[in-house]
Amino acid sequence: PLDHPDRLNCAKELLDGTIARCGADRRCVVGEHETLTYGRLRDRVDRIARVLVDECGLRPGERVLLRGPNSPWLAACWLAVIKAGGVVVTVLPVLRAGELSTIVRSARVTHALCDARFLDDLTAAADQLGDRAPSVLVYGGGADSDLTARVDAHPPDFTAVPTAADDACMIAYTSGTTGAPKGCVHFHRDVLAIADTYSAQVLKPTPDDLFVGSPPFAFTFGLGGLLIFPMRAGAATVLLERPRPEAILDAVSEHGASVVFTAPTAYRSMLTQLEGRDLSSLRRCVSAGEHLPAATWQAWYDATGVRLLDGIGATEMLHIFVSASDEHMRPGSTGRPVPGFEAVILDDEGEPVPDGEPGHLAVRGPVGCRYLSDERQREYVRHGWNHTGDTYVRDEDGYFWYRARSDDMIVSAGYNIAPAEVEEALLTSPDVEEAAVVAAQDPDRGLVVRAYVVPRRGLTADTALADRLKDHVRSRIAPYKTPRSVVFLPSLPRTATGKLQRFRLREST
Ligand code: 3SK
Repeated sequence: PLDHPDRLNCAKELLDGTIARCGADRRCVVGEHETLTYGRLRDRVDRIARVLVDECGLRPGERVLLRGPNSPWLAACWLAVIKAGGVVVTVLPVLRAGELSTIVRSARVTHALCDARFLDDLTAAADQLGDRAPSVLVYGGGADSDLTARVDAHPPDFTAVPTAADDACMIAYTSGTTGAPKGCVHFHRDVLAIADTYSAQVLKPTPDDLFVGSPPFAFTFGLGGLLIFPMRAGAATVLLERPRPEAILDAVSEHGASVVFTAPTAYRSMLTQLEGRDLSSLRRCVSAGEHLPAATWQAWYDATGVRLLDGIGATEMLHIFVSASDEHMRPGSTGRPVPGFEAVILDDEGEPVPDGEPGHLAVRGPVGCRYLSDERQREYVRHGWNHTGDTYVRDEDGYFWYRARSDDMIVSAGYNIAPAEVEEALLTSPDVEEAAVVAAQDPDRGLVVRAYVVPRRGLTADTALADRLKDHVRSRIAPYKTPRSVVFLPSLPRTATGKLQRFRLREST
């Protein structure tokens, strides 16, 4: 069991707690323009907290919006708000004014800290919000920025607000591949729970690790993997403002990064750019955010010698709850429940299905879903189980195998077809860069399988290639799963966090 005290401030634990265990002089955050030790980061955090409380009058429980790419400043703001007892609402830097206004209203945001380069849309949102607009402080735009200038006027000492372990400290918005975003409330103890379960027991980082990856802090995959886990372990993290696959590779070959957090698409892209790179520092590569096909796992292993750690998480659950581990790893499988979590496969009535049969994944553990005033809470949490919306099969050895998002399953002529299985078959073809499979209407069969394919660079996208791909799939999986049609695209539609937007492909069928 996780043994957290009733009074807990997770930012204090991550910062002051780690300093007490590992020392203040260890490298903590490596940005594009500066590197901060734990001690220097704490100084900045304490000064920001003083500005927030002494100058802006921030009161415990008030919500503070953070907007900017991953950087040492964003990390410091995140920790400072929480240390001051506030609730962080970190938003994707790509959000526009309308989306920002919706979140400000829904989370009742009173203050905002914004990277100087991302101010325009927030200013436009403030115009829309009128007297409900938050007060904004800007960081990172040189000494003239409000926050940057003000922090220097304060001493670097701030006593953390003694929050309760089950006080809210953050509201994370689901990026949502469709539908309105939902705010997910997480407590101080949840932040430490993901570090002390998934990170400590599956990832097992050491203080010598250097983390790097692509997801922004606004996506909890990135918040955990690039801030919470390294800090809890006394390790360091490279924060990339433009986290392209080649920038991740640069961090490995030039800075000696050892732990990577990113999605399958980025691993596939990195595979095409490995030549001449020294990857000897790499020891852990985490894949989540989307299903990891066995073909990608194998190709990464063959090229780097590192076994990808696949996992499934959710904004509702804060981080990963089923994962591969050193001891339990089968390519193509998401692995087994993370220690501390339970996972079951249920039928439409909520009854467990036998091993080997597909059903809905439901999980429970030390963290869970708490939507911010949203009716959908009743669907997500039923009888204490969090229903993730994914269709999975558990095998007799307790491994979980992804089939589809439950609402993406294709029922064609009475057959259930999981898009992931067809996509995996397509991805084993050397002609395919990316693949997505959806249902298309058909007068005879009701629904048929349609594949959207990004072909390898230099190939001609014609009917000969389409036929070759259909033959390829037919030779690997049951013929009824073969796509009836193949549509070639230059890229697949994705959300800002990189998740495939199948609904956009469905709309175009
Ligand atoms: O969306 C996901 O798959 C995810 C994975 C890890 C942690 C958090 C999230 C939301």
